[in-house]
Amino acid sequence: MPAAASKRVKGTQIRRHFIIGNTAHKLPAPGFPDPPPDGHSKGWTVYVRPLPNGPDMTTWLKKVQFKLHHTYTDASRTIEAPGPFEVSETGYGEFGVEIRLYFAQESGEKAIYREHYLVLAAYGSEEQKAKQERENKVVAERLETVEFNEPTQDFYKSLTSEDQYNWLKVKKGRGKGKKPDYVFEGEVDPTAQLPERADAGQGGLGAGGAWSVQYERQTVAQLMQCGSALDQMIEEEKRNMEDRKRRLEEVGGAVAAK
Ligand code: SLL
Repeated sequence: MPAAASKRVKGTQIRRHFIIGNTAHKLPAPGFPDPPPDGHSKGWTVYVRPLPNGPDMTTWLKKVQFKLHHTYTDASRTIEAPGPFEVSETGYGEFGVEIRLYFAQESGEKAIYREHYLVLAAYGSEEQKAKQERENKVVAERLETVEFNEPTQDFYKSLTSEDQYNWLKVKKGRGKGKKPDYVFEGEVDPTAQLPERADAGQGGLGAGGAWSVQYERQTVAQLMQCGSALDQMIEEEKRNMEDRKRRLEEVGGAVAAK
């Protein structure tokens, strides 16, 4: 590798948000073997996906290894770019899928590890459960983030290139002898940031837009609330402790006086 390729862009951090999750259906279901293998009651897909309006993942993600429960033959499944980075299977039980993400070679970054616990049964409020049963579809997703700290120059170049948004473009207005135009289509503008708000359909239980700044803010507010509740509890415990100490001293004094 030429020296310049491994040089790092100092003081720079580039983040990428993405989704790890699974969908699950009671069998029989479209896309899964019918009849299902003996004893298999669920069909599921575990995946690593970009945000709906985010930059192309394959700029940084080159390979994903999903390690399934040892009851599966060929438990280790490797998906190379361009993906889709997903594995579909049938089975009877939930387990933690070990996921290893391999980065673009020019990044010089080591693979990272994540785990996704498969969710096969309906969850949430009674209403949410009823909806999942009715649609025969369970979705369990979470937002993940990778941060590239002082990326190499080559990696920085691809992480900042406009080409990353090409996959969101559709061909339009193809004039005779002219190159086709590519335009963005859809409700949300392409961005590497979390959208301010996301539509209610996105994400598992995240009605109201799971992958959005709004959701991030709500989560932060909740955490702050928990933090101050904890502070209050600590204060109260301190007061109780002082109280106990005083009572002990009183008892001690009374005993010594005897
Ligand atoms: C459970 N701890 O008992 C879990 C184990 C096993 C998952 C889940 C079948 C694989 C196969 C399968 O679903 N394994 O027969 O190919 O709930």
